[in-house]
Amino acid sequence: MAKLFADYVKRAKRILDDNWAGSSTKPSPTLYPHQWNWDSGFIAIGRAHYDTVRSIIEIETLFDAQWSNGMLPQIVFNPKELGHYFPEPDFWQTERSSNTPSGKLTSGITMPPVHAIAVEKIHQNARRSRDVVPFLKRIYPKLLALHDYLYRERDPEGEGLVYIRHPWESGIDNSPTWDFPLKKMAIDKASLPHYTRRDLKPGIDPKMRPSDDDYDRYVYLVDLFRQCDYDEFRIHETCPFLIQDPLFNSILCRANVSLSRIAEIIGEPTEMPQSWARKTAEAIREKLWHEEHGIFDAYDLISGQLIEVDTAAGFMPLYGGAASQEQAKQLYDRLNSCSFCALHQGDCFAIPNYDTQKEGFDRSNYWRGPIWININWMLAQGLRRYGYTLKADSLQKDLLQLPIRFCFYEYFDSFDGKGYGSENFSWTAALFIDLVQEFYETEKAIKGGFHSIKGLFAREIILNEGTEMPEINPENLAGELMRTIRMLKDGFYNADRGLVDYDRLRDSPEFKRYRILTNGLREFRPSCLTGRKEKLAFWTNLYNTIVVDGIVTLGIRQSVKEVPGFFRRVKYTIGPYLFSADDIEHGILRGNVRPWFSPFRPFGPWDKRRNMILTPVDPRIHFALVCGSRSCAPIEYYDPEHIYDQLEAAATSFANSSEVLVLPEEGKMLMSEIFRWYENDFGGKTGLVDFVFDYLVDEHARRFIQENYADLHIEYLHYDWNLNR
Ligand code: 2M8
Repeated sequence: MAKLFADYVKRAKRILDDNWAGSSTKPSPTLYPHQWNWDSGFIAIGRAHYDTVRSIIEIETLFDAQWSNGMLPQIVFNPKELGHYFPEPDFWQTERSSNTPSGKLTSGITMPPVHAIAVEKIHQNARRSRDVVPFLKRIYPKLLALHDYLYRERDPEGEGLVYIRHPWESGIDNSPTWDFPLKKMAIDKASLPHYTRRDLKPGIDPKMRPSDDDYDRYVYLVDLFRQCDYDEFRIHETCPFLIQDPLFNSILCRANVSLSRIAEIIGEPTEMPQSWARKTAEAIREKLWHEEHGIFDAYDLISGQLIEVDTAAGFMPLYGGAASQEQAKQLYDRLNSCSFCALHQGDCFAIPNYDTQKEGFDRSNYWRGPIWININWMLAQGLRRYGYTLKADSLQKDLLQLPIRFCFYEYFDSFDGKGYGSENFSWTAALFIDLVQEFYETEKAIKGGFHSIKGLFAREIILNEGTEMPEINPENLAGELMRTIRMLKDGFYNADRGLVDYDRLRDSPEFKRYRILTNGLREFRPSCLTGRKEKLAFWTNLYNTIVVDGIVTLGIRQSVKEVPGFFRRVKYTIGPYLFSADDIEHGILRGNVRPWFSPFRPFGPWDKRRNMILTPVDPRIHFALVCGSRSCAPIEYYDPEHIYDQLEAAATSFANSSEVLVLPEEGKMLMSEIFRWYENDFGGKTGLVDFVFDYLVDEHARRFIQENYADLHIEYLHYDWNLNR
């Protein structure tokens, strides 16, 4: 079977080929006909997976145009393409500077320094990494010169934070963050040099681009740089736009780490990049943090204050590794809210560039709201770095969906995902390739059934054989056990992250208490449980906790797969019977049906445990049963009184998560393997589709299902068995 997304990877590669201009790649075939600084970094990252040669050429071409002071220009103009973009070399007049490289046409500003990161990726992904070492040796001094320029010329106070001096340097041109500093620049429009915009091409809605007023201010700044002959000192003295931006500085911080790794590979000293990384991280943490807003903001050096405008750039210190753990937590709360598209929200994709709840938010205008793949790509890595795995996984799957469903556009509508700006956009294609590659790698790591033959014959592991018994009447045991499970949930489970802090839990008094209570299960009679809701909650909570107990007791580090037959082998003695996790799931909660991996039903015809079977099966339990893995439901405590509402919430959340991808443009639905394994619990394939349909929020997806109901094509996503640690 062809690999999932293979056609789209082919399409992405074709886009990069078509945009290849001989020694570098155009960001897009129409709007941006030259070579752009950070675009080339992202493009090289994508190409690095299949074409090391071109990814190296891409980077080297860019650095061939590096200025002698170390500045890496925002644009390297292709002489054959002149006349289609504004501003071009005639407007920049960079020949006024003594630093410009001879024979190259460039602009006179820079962009976020992603290049060391790209170079490291090229090395990592090369078929034979040692072949790439000569390239690393050639490029390293140039990368170092770039970072040195930034710290030397753009951080005159030696704070560890570099400033940008033009919105174009941020890469997020008309971000609402720049509104205030741009507006307060006193400019005389009548004396601006004459210019004609070239970005308002047919098919591009002017409402989705920066305004004319923005452009006047962009031009004013370029004119000022020309008048200063691009002398950094003179610019610093006169420029009304000097800003320390969290996006630029976070990328620099992250790039310093790559730079130090490159230095290590080629035997150069690593101290300088490492100390830059430390210093910048600390400065971001201290100076750019907005405590009340729980996000990082840009700092305006002219007015001497934070610009209190919260955009996706404010989350970038997660990517840079600059945020403290406490800041990361607050960032996550802000990010995972309806302001920036919460996990399982269902009616949005990925992270928009601006807070959707703010007045100036615009779902389709360039950097004032839409979703950008590069920003989200970095944020997904940042979230993963800080342990927000569930959100990172879901974000990456959302990012795969966008180009598949809406084509390889420059940016995407914040809510319905529609593509805007230039089609066949290079970094969208390149980063899509990188995301698919990561998707394949995760799939490879997790592929293969968990229920191995070895596991079928391995010995059972009874977890409640301790000698210490709880001082509690057996009839009160269930209530006390549930209370303790709830305490474990409150203290050690993080529903936001979908994670369990196994290490802390292991040594906690709450877990010790839980273990003692489980010893009491040996004298417990499940027949004293009354009512379906109480039974459902008891067995669901017990299942979830036996899994946690097994993971802790057996010292599992990476995946429950480390213990063959884990779910069959971990057991509690309850009254006179033994119950494995499988017995609870397939025997009691699933009505004693034969699981897909076994030839037998859990309870045979004479098994007394049959009396405890719960029928009819409520398929929503599949979103409540936790299996200690990343693909399963986030761990919860189920309360008998509210369990139906909780199950409803769990099902809604799962159906609108990245475990269900509806791809109308590809004519298919991708779903978690859970749905394949337990198809019958949902009433076969039709029942399954009905079930998901009832919970889905996205109108587009619902319409697709309705229209293709009769012969809907479903594929299943591999289950991620990595521990939800
Ligand atoms: C956009 O910026 C250029 C100016 O650099 C423009 O608007 O003409 C931004 O999206 C920027 O981040 C990007 O690098 C560039 C080329 O894709 O286009």
